Amino acid sequence: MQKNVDYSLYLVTDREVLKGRDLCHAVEQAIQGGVTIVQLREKYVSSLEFYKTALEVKNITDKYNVPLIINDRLDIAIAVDAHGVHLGQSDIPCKVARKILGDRKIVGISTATVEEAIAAEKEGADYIGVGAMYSTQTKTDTRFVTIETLAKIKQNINIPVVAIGGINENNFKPLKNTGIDGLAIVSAILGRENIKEAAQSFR
Ligand code: TZP
Ligand code: MG
Repeated sequence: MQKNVDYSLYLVTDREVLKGRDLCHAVEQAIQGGVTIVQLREKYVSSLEFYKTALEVKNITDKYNVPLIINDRLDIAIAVDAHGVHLGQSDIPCKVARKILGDRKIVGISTATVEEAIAAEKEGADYIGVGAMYSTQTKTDTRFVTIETLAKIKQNINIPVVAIGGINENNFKPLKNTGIDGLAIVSAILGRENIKEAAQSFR
């Protein structure tokens, strides 16, 4: 499993944003529009449903050779042989996830401070997500991160940094100017009527 990952346009899924539209079709459209990595984020489904969805989404990501990351659930990441897992500060600790998954899988960690970012790198994270950069309706319990802190985080660690939270076509440029490695987006791609075109606009 390749670890040389392109984080530049990182799609995070959310069923609510899709408003009843098919998740697999949406992911395929986003990939066709240029998304380079996909995180399956399922907050309100059973384990069985999460597992089945992960299998279906992996069929699509595999078809396009795009890495699939599973949010929160190490067990499901292992069960579907996903490329890795994404964990928050209240999930299983990074070093434990690393121990369970081994070196060949990706472990991503959500961070909001320079200290958390440095700790994640030390504990073996492959990349970090930083945010929320802007106000967002997709996640309610967010901590806000300034662009100055994002830049400072980027300067203080060597692993890839992906910004997240409220990012859209009109506000991403100041983030990219900090030298980060990618933008993680939910609603500005999956919430748009034409998902493929929305992804293309970021490319
Ligand atoms: N983590 C921090 S903000 C966020 C997550 C999962 C949601 C981002 O969604 P959107 O729609 O791109 O603002
Ligand atoms: Mg989590």
